[in-house]
Amino acid sequence: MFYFYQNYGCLVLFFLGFASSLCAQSHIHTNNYHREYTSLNGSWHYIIDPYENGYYNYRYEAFDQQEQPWASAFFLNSKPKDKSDLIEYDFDKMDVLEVPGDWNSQSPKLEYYEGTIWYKKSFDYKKSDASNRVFLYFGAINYKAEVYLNGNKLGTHIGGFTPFQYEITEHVKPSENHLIVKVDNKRIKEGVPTLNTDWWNYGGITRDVKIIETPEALVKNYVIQLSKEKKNTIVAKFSVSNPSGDDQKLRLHIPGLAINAEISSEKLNEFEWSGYRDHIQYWSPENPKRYHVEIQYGEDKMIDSIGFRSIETNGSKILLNGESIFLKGISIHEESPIRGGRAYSIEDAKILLGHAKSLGCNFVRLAHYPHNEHMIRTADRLGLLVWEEIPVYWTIDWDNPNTYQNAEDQIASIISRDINRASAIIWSMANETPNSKSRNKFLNKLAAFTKQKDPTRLLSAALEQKDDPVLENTRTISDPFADVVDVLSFNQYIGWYDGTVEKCNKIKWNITQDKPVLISEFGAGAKYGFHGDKTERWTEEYQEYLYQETLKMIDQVDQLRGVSPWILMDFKSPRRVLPKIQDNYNRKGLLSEKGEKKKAFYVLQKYYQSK
Ligand code: GCB
Repeated sequence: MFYFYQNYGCLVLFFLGFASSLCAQSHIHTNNYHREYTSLNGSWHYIIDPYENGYYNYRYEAFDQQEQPWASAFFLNSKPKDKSDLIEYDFDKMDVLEVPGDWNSQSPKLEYYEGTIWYKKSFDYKKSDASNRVFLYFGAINYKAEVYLNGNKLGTHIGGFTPFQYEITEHVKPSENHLIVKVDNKRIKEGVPTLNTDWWNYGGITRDVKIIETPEALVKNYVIQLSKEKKNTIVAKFSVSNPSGDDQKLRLHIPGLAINAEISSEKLNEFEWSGYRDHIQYWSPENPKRYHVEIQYGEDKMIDSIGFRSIETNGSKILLNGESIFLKGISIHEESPIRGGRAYSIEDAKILLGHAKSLGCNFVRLAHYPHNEHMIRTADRLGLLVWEEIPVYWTIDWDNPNTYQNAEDQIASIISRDINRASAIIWSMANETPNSKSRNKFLNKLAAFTKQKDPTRLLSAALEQKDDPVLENTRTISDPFADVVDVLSFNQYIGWYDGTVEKCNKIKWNITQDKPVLISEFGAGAKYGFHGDKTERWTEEYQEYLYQETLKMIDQVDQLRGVSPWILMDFKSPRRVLPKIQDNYNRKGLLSEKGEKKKAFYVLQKYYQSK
């Protein structure tokens, strides 16, 4: 049997703050969203493989590391050659899972499965031009993916919420391709996130799978935005793969701003343009103006919709387009309001963000990991400012260099994907991480990396608050990472984990940093339809009361510039086992998982109307 294994350890270049590489690689191109594509969504055959029998031989050696792997390696899609041949698997006789979609919500036998599942999709593919290049794009796979096309290993990707791609020009055939993906969602200590979270670890090919065809020379990455220093100047930078020749120009066309530039460059693969415009309509929640953008390089053409805005802080203010703004937010998990399970569709995004709009929000915290691209694109269109986050959550293996690299890769790919989204204003580094020397080193390095990749947006992290060492009944922020962030965010649960609701009017705040304060979480659990006295836990009345008292309390923080309570909708969490109340759901939603509004929804809505 012939088996061809490629080593993808390759030389990495940096340009425009984007990572790119000289060989088949997993870094995405900017704007795969608007390129033409062939979808590989739909039904995929699958094999559940808890012992990873299709990956390791009986000496526990990985088949894909061997010159001559046995036919029992699942990625080979082996078939018996004759009736005496021994092959102990057959993808084509197995059941199917729908892609995109997590596996846990698709079959009762998989509800709590964590481990390996192999997916297989067969497809034909005819290129529209023989010289074109072909890329295989995954919106996200949770958590570790080994990808094989026609028996060739394309690569391994780690991280459950970030997009990646491989060039498959050399591997794809006009007919009978078999794409096999080994997906492993086992939680691991050194992972990001680690073993312990307060959300369900949905496994699978959770986002869209696309084949994207491009000309040989193509625009890989670009950023088009307002100059940080001059608010009337648009700056645009592009990087090109396989540049087609010395005199090839790149065209940037933004009809709404009368930009129609033919850009030349001394460097073959980098193009830059900037221009003054005195009539730019800035993107804002009130007027989420996005300009139609066309980019052309040789045969490669694409469109985008881009808003222009500035975001900065000044003392305790957050300035959007130079004006102070209060972030009326809500935290959201990526769970489908339609089917349950992981959200992945534009319909999911419209419903989730529609609820946020009806609450009166101008801001959403997309917790606790990068959400799918429909969310950020829809937020751009609806005029919702966005906090994006990576799953550096609670405890992480701070001293492990691979863990650090993993976190850095996740923030890098989400910056690459969303660099042109006006709605994205905050990159969050972490959530409720315990202060220690190794954690500070890790987060400081990650923050410096993020600032270098994207100096235009704000940096934050959901920190924790503490008792003031001197003042009685007073809370303060003493975390050293508070010195690094632009927006001082913290979670607090006074009245829920921290006493009962009455405590809210006893607590004072002593915030010493001259920075905008954002309360990134507060909340209380309530079962929709369960009513009682406002002092009775789990009733809608308790949650309503907690919202009333918390909002009064936090309004006394002088530097308060925003809030994103926990959370829009109830979400699945294996930590939440109280029968008849939780039943494996975290009940802090303002809406139930079915979309029923609890009383506290209206308290927050009223508060936002008053702001
Ligand atoms: C938190 C976490 C969030 C939890 C929430 C809770 O502080 O950041 O992930 O779900 O509390 O409900 O306990």
